[in-house]
Amino acid sequence: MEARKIFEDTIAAISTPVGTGAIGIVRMSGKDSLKILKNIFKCNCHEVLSHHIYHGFIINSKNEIVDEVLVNIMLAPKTYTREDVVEINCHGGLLCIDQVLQTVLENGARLAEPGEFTKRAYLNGRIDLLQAEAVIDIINSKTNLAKQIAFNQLNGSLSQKINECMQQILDIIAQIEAAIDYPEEYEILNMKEKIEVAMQKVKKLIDSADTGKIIHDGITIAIIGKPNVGKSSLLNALAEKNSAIVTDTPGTTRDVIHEYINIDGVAAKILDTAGIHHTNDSIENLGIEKAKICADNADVILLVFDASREFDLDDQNLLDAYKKVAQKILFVENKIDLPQKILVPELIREKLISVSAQNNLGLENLRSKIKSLVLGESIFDKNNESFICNMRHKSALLNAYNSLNVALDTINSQMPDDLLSIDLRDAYDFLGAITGQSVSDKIADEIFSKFCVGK
Ligand SMILES: Nc1nc2c(ncn2[C@@H]2O[C@H](COP(=O)(O)OP(=O)(O)OP(=O)(O)O)[C@@H](O)[C@H]2O)c(=O)[nH]1
Ligand SMILES: [Mg+2]
Repeated sequence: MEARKIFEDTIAAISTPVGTGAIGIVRMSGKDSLKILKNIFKCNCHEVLSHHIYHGFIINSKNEIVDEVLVNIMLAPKTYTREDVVEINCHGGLLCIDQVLQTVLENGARLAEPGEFTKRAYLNGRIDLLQAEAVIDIINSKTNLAKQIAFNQLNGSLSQKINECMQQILDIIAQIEAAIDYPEEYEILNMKEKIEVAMQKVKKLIDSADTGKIIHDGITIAIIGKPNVGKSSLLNALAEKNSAIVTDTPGTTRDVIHEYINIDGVAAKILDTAGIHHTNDSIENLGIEKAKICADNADVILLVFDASREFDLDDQNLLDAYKKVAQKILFVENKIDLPQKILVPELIREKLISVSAQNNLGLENLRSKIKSLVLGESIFDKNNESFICNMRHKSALLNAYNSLNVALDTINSQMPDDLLSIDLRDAYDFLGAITGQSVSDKIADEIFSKFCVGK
Protein backbone atom coordinates (compact mmCIF):
# COMPACT_ATOMS: atom_id res chain seq x y z
CA MET A 1 0.00 0.00 0.00
CA GLU A 2 1.09 3.51 -0.89
CA ALA A 3 2.72 5.69 1.78
CA ARG A 4 0.56 8.24 3.50
CA LYS A 5 0.52 11.77 2.05
CA ILE A 6 0.55 14.74 4.38
CA PHE A 7 -2.02 17.29 3.31
CA GLU A 8 -1.38 20.82 4.47
CA ASP A 9 -4.99 21.71 5.12
CA THR A 10 -7.55 20.27 7.47
CA ILE A 11 -10.98 19.76 5.98
CA ALA A 12 -14.38 19.92 7.63
CA ALA A 13 -18.00 19.36 6.66
CA ILE A 14 -21.39 18.38 7.98
CA SER A 15 -21.54 14.61 7.49
CA THR A 16 -25.19 14.01 8.28
CA PRO A 17 -28.13 14.75 5.96
CA VAL A 18 -29.50 18.26 5.64
CA GLY A 19 -32.55 18.81 7.84
CA THR A 20 -33.52 18.47 11.45
CA GLY A 21 -32.56 15.28 13.28
CA ALA A 22 -31.67 14.12 16.76
CA ILE A 23 -27.96 14.60 16.16
CA GLY A 24 -25.81 16.11 13.44
CA ILE A 25 -22.14 15.38 12.90
CA VAL A 26 -19.45 17.84 11.91
CA ARG A 27 -16.41 15.94 10.74
CA MET A 28 -12.83 17.18 10.49
CA SER A 29 -9.86 15.44 8.95
CA GLY A 30 -6.25 16.57 8.73
CA LYS A 31 -3.15 17.28 10.73
CA ASP A 32 -4.65 20.23 12.62
CA SER A 33 -7.90 18.52 13.62
CA LEU A 34 -6.87 18.09 17.23
CA LYS A 35 -5.36 21.58 17.48
CA ILE A 36 -8.57 23.13 16.16
CA LEU A 37 -10.64 21.04 18.54
CA LYS A 38 -8.56 22.17 21.51
CA ASN A 39 -9.30 25.81 20.65
CA ILE A 40 -13.04 25.36 20.61
CA PHE A 41 -13.83 22.47 22.95
CA LYS A 42 -14.28 22.81 26.69
CA CYS A 43 -14.49 19.61 28.69
CA ASN A 44 -13.38 18.09 31.96
CA CYS A 45 -10.74 15.96 30.33
CA HIS A 46 -7.02 16.58 30.77
CA GLU A 47 -5.64 14.31 28.12
CA VAL A 48 -7.39 12.86 25.13
CA LEU A 49 -7.00 9.32 23.90
CA SER A 50 -7.53 8.10 20.40
CA HIS A 51 -10.78 6.32 19.61
CA HIS A 52 -12.50 7.68 22.70
CA ILE A 53 -15.58 9.85 23.09
CA TYR A 54 -15.59 13.04 25.16
CA HIS A 55 -18.47 15.14 26.44
CA GLY A 56 -18.19 18.94 26.52
CA PHE A 57 -19.12 22.26 24.90
CA ILE A 58 -18.17 24.00 21.67
CA ILE A 59 -17.22 27.60 22.46
CA ASN A 60 -16.94 30.40 19.89
CA SER A 61 -14.45 33.30 19.77
CA LYS A 62 -16.67 35.38 22.08
CA ASN A 63 -16.51 32.55 24.60
CA GLU A 64 -20.19 31.76 24.10
CA ILE A 65 -21.47 28.19 24.18
CA VAL A 66 -22.41 27.15 20.66
CA ASP A 67 -23.61 23.65 21.57
CA GLU A 68 -23.26 20.81 24.03
CA VAL A 69 -21.59 17.98 22.18
CA LEU A 70 -19.97 14.56 22.20
CA VAL A 71 -16.67 14.40 20.38
CA ASN A 72 -15.08 11.31 18.84
CA ILE A 73 -11.35 11.58 18.53
CA MET A 74 -9.62 9.20 16.13
CA LEU A 75 -5.93 9.67 15.58
CA ALA A 76 -4.10 8.56 12.43
CA PRO A 77 -3.53 6.10 10.94
CA LYS A 78 -6.50 3.94 11.96
CA THR A 79 -9.15 6.30 10.65
CA TYR A 80 -11.39 6.69 7.62
CA THR A 81 -8.94 9.03 5.90
CA ARG A 82 -5.78 7.74 7.62
CA GLU A 83 -5.42 11.27 9.02
CA ASP A 84 -6.44 12.58 12.43
CA VAL A 85 -10.22 12.66 12.40
CA VAL A 86 -12.52 14.44 14.83
CA GLU A 87 -16.27 14.02 14.74
CA ILE A 88 -18.38 16.45 16.70
CA ASN A 89 -21.85 15.10 17.49
CA CYS A 90 -24.05 18.11 18.06
CA HIS A 91 -27.76 18.68 18.47
CA GLY A 92 -29.46 17.99 15.16
CA GLY A 93 -31.00 21.41 14.48
CA LEU A 94 -29.72 23.11 11.33
CA LEU A 95 -28.60 26.16 13.29
CA CYS A 96 -26.56 24.16 15.85
CA ILE A 97 -24.75 22.11 13.22
CA ASP A 98 -24.09 25.12 11.06
CA GLN A 99 -22.71 27.17 13.95
CA VAL A 100 -20.44 24.34 15.03
CA LEU A 101 -19.18 24.03 11.46
CA GLN A 102 -18.61 27.81 11.27
CA THR A 103 -16.63 27.70 14.54
CA VAL A 104 -14.46 24.91 13.16
CA LEU A 105 -13.89 26.85 9.94
CA GLU A 106 -13.05 30.07 11.79
CA ASN A 107 -10.36 28.14 13.63
CA GLY A 108 -8.47 27.05 10.56
CA ALA A 109 -10.29 24.20 8.85
CA ARG A 110 -11.36 24.49 5.23
CA LEU A 111 -14.77 23.42 3.95
CA ALA A 112 -14.41 19.97 2.36
CA GLU A 113 -15.36 19.37 -1.25
CA PRO A 114 -17.83 16.59 -2.10
CA GLY A 115 -16.20 13.22 -1.46
CA GLU A 116 -13.01 14.76 -0.14
CA PHE A 117 -12.83 12.55 2.98
CA THR A 118 -13.06 9.44 0.82
CA LYS A 119 -10.63 10.97 -1.67
CA ARG A 120 -8.09 11.35 1.12
CA ALA A 121 -8.65 7.72 2.11
CA TYR A 122 -7.84 6.86 -1.51
CA LEU A 123 -4.88 9.21 -1.88
CA ASN A 124 -3.53 7.95 1.44
CA GLY A 125 -3.64 4.40 0.10
CA ARG A 126 -6.25 3.02 2.51
CA ILE A 127 -8.61 2.11 -0.31
CA ASP A 128 -8.28 1.90 -4.07
CA LEU A 129 -10.51 3.67 -6.56
CA LEU A 130 -12.85 0.68 -6.89
CA GLN A 131 -13.36 0.63 -3.15
CA ALA A 132 -13.96 4.38 -3.10
CA GLU A 133 -16.62 3.99 -5.78
CA ALA A 134 -18.18 1.21 -3.70
CA VAL A 135 -18.73 3.77 -0.95
CA ILE A 136 -20.99 5.78 -3.30
CA ASP A 137 -22.80 2.61 -4.30
CA ILE A 138 -23.43 1.64 -0.67
CA ILE A 139 -24.90 5.07 0.04
CA ASN A 140 -27.09 4.94 -3.08
CA SER A 141 -28.10 1.29 -2.96
CA LYS A 142 -31.82 0.71 -3.10
CA THR A 143 -31.93 -2.99 -2.30
CA ASN A 144 -30.09 -5.33 0.01
CA LEU A 145 -28.59 -7.19 -2.92
CA ALA A 146 -27.18 -3.98 -4.43
CA LYS A 147 -25.78 -3.07 -1.01
CA GLN A 148 -24.23 -6.51 -0.56
CA ILE A 149 -22.54 -6.35 -3.97
CA ALA A 150 -21.22 -2.87 -3.12
CA PHE A 151 -19.93 -4.17 0.24
CA ASN A 152 -18.11 -6.98 -1.55
CA GLN A 153 -16.51 -4.34 -3.75
CA LEU A 154 -15.59 -2.24 -0.71
CA ASN A 155 -13.99 -5.27 0.89
CA GLY A 156 -11.76 -5.62 -2.13
CA SER A 157 -13.19 -8.70 -3.86
CA LEU A 158 -13.37 -7.00 -7.25
CA SER A 159 -10.02 -5.27 -6.73
CA GLN A 160 -8.50 -8.68 -6.05
CA LYS A 161 -9.85 -10.09 -9.31
CA ILE A 162 -8.54 -7.11 -11.29
CA ASN A 163 -5.19 -7.33 -9.53
CA GLU A 164 -4.91 -11.04 -10.37
CA CYS A 165 -5.42 -10.27 -14.07
CA MET A 166 -2.87 -7.47 -13.86
CA GLN A 167 -0.34 -9.74 -12.15
CA GLN A 168 -0.79 -12.35 -14.83
CA ILE A 169 -0.17 -9.81 -17.58
CA LEU A 170 2.83 -8.45 -15.72
CA ASP A 171 4.34 -11.95 -15.50
CA ILE A 172 4.03 -12.33 -19.27
CA ILE A 173 5.62 -8.91 -19.83
CA ALA A 174 8.48 -9.87 -17.51
CA GLN A 175 9.08 -13.07 -19.47
CA ILE A 176 9.13 -11.21 -22.77
CA GLU A 177 11.58 -8.63 -21.49
CA ALA A 178 13.84 -11.31 -20.08
CA ALA A 179 13.74 -13.18 -23.40
CA ILE A 180 14.55 -9.97 -25.31
CA ASP A 181 17.46 -9.09 -23.01
CA TYR A 182 18.83 -12.62 -22.62
CA PRO A 183 17.69 -14.56 -25.66
CA GLU A 184 20.06 -17.47 -24.92
CA GLU A 185 18.83 -18.04 -21.40
CA TYR A 186 15.09 -17.35 -21.61
CA GLU A 187 12.54 -18.82 -23.90
CA ILE A 188 8.96 -17.63 -23.96
CA LEU A 189 6.75 -20.60 -23.23
CA ASN A 190 3.00 -20.96 -23.78
CA MET A 191 2.64 -17.27 -24.40
CA LYS A 192 -0.61 -17.62 -26.31
CA GLU A 193 -2.21 -19.81 -23.68
CA LYS A 194 -1.21 -17.43 -20.93
CA ILE A 195 -2.76 -14.47 -22.74
CA GLU A 196 -5.89 -16.50 -23.38
CA VAL A 197 -6.22 -17.30 -19.68
CA ALA A 198 -5.99 -13.58 -18.84
CA MET A 199 -8.54 -12.84 -21.56
CA GLN A 200 -10.99 -15.36 -20.12
CA LYS A 201 -10.77 -13.73 -16.73
CA VAL A 202 -11.37 -10.28 -18.19
CA LYS A 203 -14.23 -11.65 -20.31
CA LYS A 204 -15.91 -13.17 -17.26
CA LEU A 205 -15.96 -9.77 -15.61
CA ILE A 206 -17.29 -8.10 -18.77
CA ASP A 207 -20.05 -10.73 -18.92
CA SER A 208 -21.10 -9.89 -15.38
CA ALA A 209 -21.86 -6.30 -16.42
CA ASP A 210 -25.42 -6.93 -17.61
CA THR A 211 -26.39 -8.48 -14.31
CA GLY A 212 -24.37 -5.85 -12.46
CA LYS A 213 -26.26 -3.06 -14.19
CA ILE A 214 -29.61 -4.59 -13.26
CA ILE A 215 -28.62 -5.01 -9.62
CA HIS A 216 -27.06 -1.57 -9.47
CA ASP A 217 -29.51 0.53 -11.51
CA GLY A 218 -32.66 -1.56 -11.19
CA ILE A 219 -35.18 -2.14 -13.96
CA THR A 220 -38.27 -0.54 -15.45
CA ILE A 221 -41.40 -2.60 -15.91
CA ALA A 222 -44.28 -1.34 -18.07
CA ILE A 223 -47.75 -2.82 -17.59
CA ILE A 224 -49.69 -2.62 -20.85
CA GLY A 225 -52.89 -4.14 -22.20
CA LYS A 226 -56.27 -3.14 -23.58
CA PRO A 227 -58.60 -1.15 -21.27
CA ASN A 228 -60.08 -2.70 -18.14
CA VAL A 229 -57.93 -5.84 -18.00
CA GLY A 230 -56.71 -4.88 -14.51
CA LYS A 231 -53.42 -3.09 -15.18
CA SER A 232 -53.92 -0.55 -12.41
CA SER A 233 -55.06 -3.31 -10.07
CA LEU A 234 -51.86 -5.20 -10.87
CA LEU A 235 -49.70 -2.15 -10.14
CA ASN A 236 -51.47 -1.72 -6.80
CA ALA A 237 -51.11 -5.40 -5.98
CA LEU A 238 -47.39 -5.50 -6.81
CA ALA A 239 -46.69 -2.23 -4.99
CA GLU A 240 -48.95 -3.27 -2.10
CA LYS A 241 -50.64 0.11 -2.02
CA ASN A 242 -53.52 1.92 -3.62
CA SER A 243 -51.63 4.17 -5.99
CA ALA A 244 -53.67 3.97 -9.16
CA ILE A 245 -57.41 4.53 -9.52
CA VAL A 246 -59.28 1.32 -10.26
CA THR A 247 -62.82 1.41 -11.67
CA ASP A 248 -64.91 -0.82 -13.88
CA THR A 249 -65.07 1.93 -16.52
CA PRO A 250 -62.72 1.18 -19.42
CA GLY A 251 -60.27 4.02 -20.01
CA THR A 252 -59.83 4.95 -16.34
CA THR A 253 -56.07 5.43 -16.50
CA ARG A 254 -54.88 8.21 -18.79
CA ASP A 255 -51.48 9.22 -17.48
CA VAL A 256 -48.54 7.03 -16.54
CA ILE A 257 -48.42 6.14 -12.86
CA HIS A 258 -45.30 4.72 -11.29
CA GLU A 259 -44.29 2.94 -8.11
CA TYR A 260 -41.02 1.49 -6.86
CA ILE A 261 -40.89 -2.11 -5.79
CA ASN A 262 -38.22 -4.55 -4.70
CA ILE A 263 -38.32 -7.89 -6.47
CA ASP A 264 -36.13 -10.10 -4.33
CA GLY A 265 -33.17 -7.74 -4.49
CA VAL A 266 -33.88 -6.14 -7.85
CA ALA A 267 -35.15 -2.57 -7.58
CA ALA A 268 -37.93 -2.00 -10.09
CA LYS A 269 -39.82 1.05 -11.24
CA ILE A 270 -43.20 -0.22 -12.30
CA LEU A 271 -45.40 1.79 -14.67
CA ASP A 272 -49.16 1.58 -15.07
CA THR A 273 -50.36 2.90 -18.40
CA ALA A 274 -53.51 3.76 -20.30
CA GLY A 275 -55.34 0.86 -21.96
CA ILE A 276 -54.21 0.52 -25.58
CA HIS A 277 -56.98 0.14 -28.16
CA HIS A 278 -58.44 1.97 -31.13
CA THR A 279 -60.29 5.10 -30.03
CA ASN A 280 -61.19 8.55 -31.32
CA ASP A 281 -60.98 10.11 -27.88
CA SER A 282 -58.10 12.56 -28.22
CA ILE A 283 -57.25 12.59 -24.49
CA GLU A 284 -57.22 8.81 -24.33
CA ASN A 285 -55.02 8.77 -27.40
CA LEU A 286 -52.47 10.98 -25.68
CA GLY A 287 -52.35 8.42 -22.87
CA ILE A 288 -52.02 5.57 -25.36
CA GLU A 289 -49.04 7.30 -26.98
CA LYS A 290 -47.41 7.59 -23.57
CA ALA A 291 -48.13 3.92 -22.88
CA LYS A 292 -46.35 2.92 -26.08
CA ILE A 293 -43.31 5.04 -25.24
CA CYS A 294 -43.17 3.43 -21.78
CA ALA A 295 -43.28 -0.03 -23.33
CA ASP A 296 -40.52 0.85 -25.79
CA ASN A 297 -38.22 2.09 -23.04
CA ALA A 298 -38.97 -0.59 -20.44
CA ASP A 299 -36.69 -3.49 -19.59
CA VAL A 300 -39.71 -5.71 -19.03
CA ILE A 301 -43.23 -5.48 -20.44
CA LEU A 302 -46.15 -7.14 -18.69
CA LEU A 303 -48.73 -7.61 -21.44
CA VAL A 304 -51.95 -8.18 -19.55
CA PHE A 305 -55.09 -9.98 -20.80
CA ASP A 306 -58.44 -10.39 -19.09
CA ALA A 307 -59.05 -14.10 -18.50
CA SER A 308 -62.77 -13.49 -17.92
CA ARG A 309 -63.28 -12.06 -21.40
CA GLU A 310 -62.68 -13.48 -24.85
CA PHE A 311 -59.35 -12.86 -26.54
CA ASP A 312 -60.30 -10.13 -29.04
CA LEU A 313 -58.86 -7.97 -31.77
CA ASP A 314 -57.41 -5.44 -29.29
CA ASP A 315 -55.46 -8.25 -27.62
CA GLN A 316 -54.34 -9.60 -30.98
CA ASN A 317 -53.19 -6.14 -32.14
CA LEU A 318 -51.09 -5.77 -29.02
CA LEU A 319 -49.60 -9.20 -29.48
CA ASP A 320 -48.68 -8.36 -33.08
CA ALA A 321 -47.31 -4.94 -32.20
CA TYR A 322 -44.96 -6.30 -29.53
CA LYS A 323 -43.94 -9.53 -31.26
CA LYS A 324 -40.59 -8.02 -32.21
CA VAL A 325 -39.61 -7.45 -28.57
CA ALA A 326 -40.95 -10.81 -27.35
CA GLN A 327 -37.75 -11.43 -25.36
CA LYS A 328 -38.67 -8.71 -22.87
CA ILE A 329 -42.38 -9.56 -22.57
CA LEU A 330 -44.19 -11.58 -19.94
CA PHE A 331 -47.74 -12.52 -20.91
CA VAL A 332 -50.11 -12.23 -17.99
CA GLU A 333 -53.76 -13.31 -17.74
CA ASN A 334 -55.55 -11.51 -14.93
CA LYS A 335 -58.88 -12.15 -13.15
CA ILE A 336 -58.41 -15.91 -12.88
CA ASP A 337 -60.81 -15.82 -9.93
CA LEU A 338 -63.68 -15.29 -12.41
CA PRO A 339 -65.13 -17.86 -14.85
CA GLN A 340 -62.60 -18.24 -17.68
CA LYS A 341 -63.48 -17.24 -21.23
CA ILE A 342 -60.10 -16.44 -22.72
CA LEU A 343 -58.42 -18.63 -25.31
CA VAL A 344 -55.04 -17.15 -26.17
CA PRO A 345 -53.15 -18.11 -29.35
CA GLU A 346 -51.22 -21.34 -29.10
CA LEU A 347 -47.95 -19.43 -29.46
CA ILE A 348 -48.17 -17.89 -25.99
CA ARG A 349 -50.39 -20.42 -24.23
CA GLU A 350 -47.48 -22.15 -22.51
CA LYS A 351 -45.97 -18.87 -21.40
CA LEU A 352 -49.09 -17.40 -19.87
CA ILE A 353 -48.72 -16.35 -16.23
CA SER A 354 -52.02 -16.54 -14.36
CA VAL A 355 -52.86 -14.00 -11.67
CA SER A 356 -55.70 -12.36 -9.88
CA ALA A 357 -54.63 -8.85 -8.99
CA GLN A 358 -57.74 -8.38 -6.93
CA ASN A 359 -57.19 -11.51 -4.86
CA ASN A 360 -53.38 -11.47 -4.78
CA LEU A 361 -53.15 -14.80 -6.58
CA GLY A 362 -50.09 -15.79 -8.62
CA LEU A 363 -48.12 -12.66 -7.76
CA GLU A 364 -45.19 -14.53 -6.23
CA ASN A 365 -44.86 -16.56 -9.44
CA LEU A 366 -45.05 -13.34 -11.49
CA ARG A 367 -42.30 -11.75 -9.40
CA SER A 368 -40.05 -14.73 -9.82
CA LYS A 369 -40.69 -14.81 -13.58
CA ILE A 370 -39.72 -11.11 -13.78
CA LYS A 371 -36.55 -11.83 -11.86
CA SER A 372 -35.54 -14.77 -14.04
CA LEU A 373 -36.30 -12.81 -17.19
CA VAL A 374 -33.80 -10.11 -16.21
CA LEU A 375 -31.21 -12.13 -14.34
CA GLY A 376 -31.53 -15.53 -16.00
CA GLU A 377 -31.72 -18.67 -13.92
CA SER A 378 -28.27 -18.15 -12.42
CA ILE A 379 -28.15 -18.44 -8.68
CA PHE A 380 -25.26 -16.54 -7.26
CA ASP A 381 -23.58 -16.41 -3.94
CA LYS A 382 -24.19 -12.85 -2.94
CA ASN A 383 -21.54 -12.87 -0.24
CA ASN A 384 -18.79 -13.59 -2.69
CA GLU A 385 -19.85 -12.49 -6.08
CA SER A 386 -18.33 -9.55 -7.93
CA PHE A 387 -20.22 -7.76 -10.63
CA ILE A 388 -19.25 -4.95 -12.91
CA CYS A 389 -21.86 -2.32 -12.13
CA ASN A 390 -20.18 0.72 -13.54
CA MET A 391 -19.70 1.86 -17.14
CA ARG A 392 -16.22 3.18 -16.42
CA HIS A 393 -15.12 -0.27 -15.30
CA LYS A 394 -16.84 -2.00 -18.20
CA SER A 395 -15.25 0.17 -20.85
CA ALA A 396 -11.80 -0.22 -19.26
CA LEU A 397 -12.26 -4.01 -19.26
CA LEU A 398 -13.34 -3.95 -22.90
CA ASN A 399 -10.27 -1.91 -23.78
CA ALA A 400 -8.04 -4.33 -21.85
CA TYR A 401 -9.68 -7.28 -23.63
CA ASN A 402 -9.10 -5.65 -27.02
CA SER A 403 -5.44 -4.99 -26.23
CA LEU A 404 -4.98 -8.62 -25.23
CA ASN A 405 -6.65 -9.62 -28.47
CA VAL A 406 -4.26 -7.43 -30.43
CA ALA A 407 -1.43 -9.12 -28.52
CA LEU A 408 -2.71 -12.50 -29.73
CA ASP A 409 -2.78 -11.21 -33.31
CA THR A 410 0.77 -9.97 -32.87
CA ILE A 411 1.84 -13.49 -31.88
CA ASN A 412 -0.13 -15.10 -34.69
CA SER A 413 1.41 -12.85 -37.30
CA GLN A 414 4.87 -13.47 -35.78
CA MET A 415 5.62 -9.83 -35.21
CA PRO A 416 8.53 -8.85 -32.94
CA ASP A 417 8.16 -9.49 -29.22
CA ASP A 418 8.64 -5.86 -28.24
CA LEU A 419 5.40 -5.02 -30.07
CA LEU A 420 3.69 -7.67 -28.01
CA SER A 421 4.98 -6.07 -24.90
CA ILE A 422 3.37 -2.74 -25.90
CA ASP A 423 -0.08 -4.35 -26.29
CA LEU A 424 0.26 -6.10 -22.97
CA ARG A 425 1.29 -2.91 -21.25
CA ASP A 426 -1.79 -1.21 -22.67
CA ALA A 427 -3.98 -3.98 -21.27
CA TYR A 428 -2.21 -3.65 -17.91
CA ASP A 429 -2.81 0.12 -17.82
CA PHE A 430 -6.47 -0.20 -18.75
CA LEU A 431 -6.99 -2.56 -15.82
CA GLY A 432 -4.93 -0.30 -13.57
CA ALA A 433 -7.28 2.57 -14.36
CA ILE A 434 -10.09 0.61 -12.72
CA THR A 435 -8.35 0.29 -9.36
CA GLY A 436 -6.76 3.72 -9.72
CA GLN A 437 -3.15 2.60 -10.21
CA SER A 438 -3.00 4.24 -13.61
CA VAL A 439 -5.78 6.76 -13.61
CA SER A 440 -5.53 10.45 -14.43
CA ASP A 441 -6.19 13.01 -11.70
CA LYS A 442 -9.01 14.38 -13.82
CA ILE A 443 -10.91 11.09 -13.81
CA ALA A 444 -10.32 10.60 -10.09
CA ASP A 445 -11.62 14.13 -9.43
CA GLU A 446 -14.69 13.42 -11.53
CA ILE A 447 -15.42 10.27 -9.55
CA PHE A 448 -15.16 12.00 -6.19
CA SER A 449 -17.28 14.92 -7.33
CA LYS A 450 -20.24 12.52 -7.45
CA PHE A 451 -20.08 12.05 -3.69
CA CYS A 452 -22.08 14.09 -1.24
CA VAL A 453 -20.36 16.68 0.91
CA GLY A 454 -19.10 15.23 4.19
CA LYS A 455 -18.36 11.73 2.85
N1 LIG B 1 -62.63 -10.27 -10.36
C1 LIG B 1 -61.54 -9.54 -10.60
N2 LIG B 1 -61.70 -8.26 -10.98
C2 LIG B 1 -60.57 -7.55 -11.23
C3 LIG B 1 -59.29 -8.10 -11.10
N3 LIG B 1 -58.39 -7.14 -11.41
C4 LIG B 1 -59.11 -6.03 -11.72
N4 LIG B 1 -60.41 -6.27 -11.61
C5 LIG B 1 -61.49 -5.34 -11.87
O1 LIG B 1 -61.46 -4.97 -13.23
C6 LIG B 1 -61.84 -3.60 -13.37
C7 LIG B 1 -60.75 -2.83 -14.10
O2 LIG B 1 -59.60 -2.79 -13.29
P1 LIG B 1 -58.45 -1.74 -13.52
O3 LIG B 1 -57.33 -2.14 -12.65
O4 LIG B 1 -58.97 -0.37 -13.36
O5 LIG B 1 -58.13 -2.02 -15.03
P2 LIG B 1 -57.18 -1.23 -16.02
O6 LIG B 1 -56.60 -2.20 -16.95
O7 LIG B 1 -56.22 -0.38 -15.25
O8 LIG B 1 -58.21 -0.32 -16.79
P3 LIG B 1 -57.93 1.04 -17.60
O9 LIG B 1 -57.13 1.95 -16.77
O10 LIG B 1 -59.32 1.55 -17.81
O11 LIG B 1 -57.28 0.64 -18.86
C8 LIG B 1 -62.11 -3.08 -11.97
O12 LIG B 1 -63.49 -3.16 -11.71
C9 LIG B 1 -61.36 -4.07 -11.10
O13 LIG B 1 -61.90 -4.18 -9.79
C10 LIG B 1 -59.18 -9.46 -10.69
O14 LIG B 1 -58.12 -10.02 -10.54
N5 LIG B 1 -60.34 -10.12 -10.47
MG1 LIG C 1 -55.95 1.62 -15.23
